[in-house]
Amino acid sequence: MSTATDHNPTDGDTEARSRDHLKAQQLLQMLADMMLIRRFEQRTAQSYQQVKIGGFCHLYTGQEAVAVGSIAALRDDDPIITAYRDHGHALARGMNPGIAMAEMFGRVTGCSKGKGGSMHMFDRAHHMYGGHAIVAGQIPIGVGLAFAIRYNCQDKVCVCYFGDGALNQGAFHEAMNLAAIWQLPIIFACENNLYSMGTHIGCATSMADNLSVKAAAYGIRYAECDGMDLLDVFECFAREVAQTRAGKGPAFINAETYRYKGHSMSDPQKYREKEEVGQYEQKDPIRRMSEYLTSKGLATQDQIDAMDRTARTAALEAIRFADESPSTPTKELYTDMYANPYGPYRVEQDPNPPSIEEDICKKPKA
Ligand SMILES: Cc1ncc(C[n+]2csc(CCOP(=O)(O)OP(=O)(O)O)c2C)c(N)n1
Ligand SMILES: [Mg+2]
Repeated sequence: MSTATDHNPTDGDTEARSRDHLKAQQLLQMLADMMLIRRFEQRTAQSYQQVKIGGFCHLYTGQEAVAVGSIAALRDDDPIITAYRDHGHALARGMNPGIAMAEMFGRVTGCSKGKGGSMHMFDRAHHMYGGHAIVAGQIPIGVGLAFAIRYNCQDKVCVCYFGDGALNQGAFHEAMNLAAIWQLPIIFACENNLYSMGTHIGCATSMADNLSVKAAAYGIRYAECDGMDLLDVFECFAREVAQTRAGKGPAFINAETYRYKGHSMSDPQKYREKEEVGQYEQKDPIRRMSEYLTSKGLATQDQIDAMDRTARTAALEAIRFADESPSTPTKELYTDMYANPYGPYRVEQDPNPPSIEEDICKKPKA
């Protein structure tokens, strides 16, 4: 689904091309990507309520423009890495929606054979390195991906996404410091949706109304964009990615956005007023982009409605694929953990590891 090769913003000089230079087809593709994420997550929420999905599940609804706009500004092989609110990034990067849904359903056809669930979308073929559950845990790994780019003399840029809550973790600061002193090709993309679970950024984060100081502390370039506006996100990332690719070091982007749903599926949302959610829904990125396209004569309402129907069908098809896929066998619990398939504590390579039931039976009862 990634549209990066269609509108590579880094052709020629380091300046991003303005929105007027984007072809209608490219804009429509970005809108279609956002619609798919929205419809996919509606089915995700429904499936969670039907207990088809277990574990934690965090919806990206409202934030779609950040993943879609930023990924559209990348080349297909630029690595990305994110936190646990990761469905949007996976789909925008091109993961098959059926595979993403199967992962959440605990099916063997999922991207991590159903062993990771919602928080661990991983797609090496599309250069998507997770899906990480520990707040800020992915940021040093993102710096590692950027170091690998430098070490291998590659012409790539890593985008590392994280929430505003990650700003207060030590890992963020250590990673920023290393990226700065080594001038690594990485964009630190803060998806600032104002909340860390139920805590407003103003209550938990110093200098919350001027995050540029977080970048300035490390001598890193700072930029900000309206994360509810697809084109603003695209232009901001295209500009910063181009500079980083040209050797000008890392950048920190503050993408101001909002999640419409609770922190996770079990959040009564007592920490915010319904009116606040309503105000942000007025700025909905999908509606804004649809209106932009119709007002410019680049699409008709009928075309946009048809695109939405396509997104709904794709989401339903993802459910069907996940439903019909086999559950992950328990013996899979022993695989994919270590380079040595059975871990560092078993020397022999057992081609038929015991089932978990057999192992449990061998243990004396407490
Ligand atoms: C190190 C660590 N501490 C606490 C948690 C529990 N926790 C899960 S999500 C979250 C809030 C993070 O908020 P933010 O980074 O803004 O991301 P958002 O949920 O808004 O996308 C916390 C504290 C965790 N997963 N990891
Ligand atoms: Mg947040």
